[in-house]
Amino acid sequence: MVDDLAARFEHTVASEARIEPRDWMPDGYRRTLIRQIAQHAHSEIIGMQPEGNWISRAPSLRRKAILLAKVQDEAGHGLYLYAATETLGADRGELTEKLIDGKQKYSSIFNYPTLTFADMGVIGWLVDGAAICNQVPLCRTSYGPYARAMIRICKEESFHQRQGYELLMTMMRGTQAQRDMVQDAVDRWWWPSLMMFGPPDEESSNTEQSMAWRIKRNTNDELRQKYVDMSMPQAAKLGVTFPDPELKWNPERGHHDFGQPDWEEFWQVVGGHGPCNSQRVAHRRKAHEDGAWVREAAAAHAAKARRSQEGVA
Ligand code: BYC
Repeated sequence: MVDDLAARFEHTVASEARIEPRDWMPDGYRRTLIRQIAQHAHSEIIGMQPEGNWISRAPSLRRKAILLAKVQDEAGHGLYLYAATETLGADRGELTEKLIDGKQKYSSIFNYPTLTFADMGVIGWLVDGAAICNQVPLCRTSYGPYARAMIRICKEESFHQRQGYELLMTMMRGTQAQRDMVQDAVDRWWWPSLMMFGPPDEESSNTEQSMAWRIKRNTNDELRQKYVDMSMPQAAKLGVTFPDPELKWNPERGHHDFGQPDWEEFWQVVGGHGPCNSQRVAHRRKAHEDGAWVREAAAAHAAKARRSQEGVA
């Protein structure tokens, strides 16, 4: 029986059809998806903090409205993704507990500080750009609810990236001080943005199995290369440079060569020792605790509605 189910699962994955919540799936497939989708959901929610930091200090009403909308979109992405984990049997409350207890990860990128308003543009351009590069292939991931969530998320991420690039273009047309601010932000975010794709393939513990299950559609290094190739002409048009002396076009490979990020720093940040890890998690913990009364009120309201539906006053 299990052999039949396993064969059907393998066939569905191999034929590029989608696995749906009702379908049988191996425990490891379910566990991997919950791990990856939860980490992704946590990243969206924690990712609201570095930008939220600038909402009250945006330089105009227009920029404030754009930033507010972007941060709200990120809350929405978190919700779609937590909902996708629920279709796998995960409990959203438990996932949040794991995040604030440091038992589940979120993207390393959000453990760096946002020092100037140019960081809002660079996060949009480079961080959302890396997110798009990583997430567009996930629209073809083998698990249906995750793939469908990613389609909507990617559409919104494209707007996020464009607003960032437009913000930077505006600053580059401004004063020398503004141009310097943009270059400084690019210098600080370039290497962390390369780390978003995960460790090099030979150190990536999950890639091989996740590729076999078609959860991941490309390896970490493939996507990193694509991102570098995509970003170079955009940087030239903007008039900024990346802080990597090894970065240059390689006509034989048809790709840019580039240097390696500081992987020791990456593992430190992933392990909880980055510049802002404790601040980010403490902030999320406080928000969760402050929101306890809302969850209790919603649960009491739902129970009351259920009772009145059942005719028990
Ligand atoms: N940061 O075997 P590997 C966004 C962990 S949201 C922290 O290659 P995998 C945005 C990895 O979890 C950005 N940890 O892992 C939001 C694993 O540890 P565990 C988030 C990382 O899963 C708001 C270990 O290192 N995007 O862009 O095959 C505003 C070994 O790695 C990182 C997603 O989550 C990292 N950077 O591949 C703006 C996308 N990299 O779990 C923007 C979906 C690796 O075994 N996720 N680790 O203990 C993915 O595509 C994959 O999970 C990854 C990693 C490519 C990230």
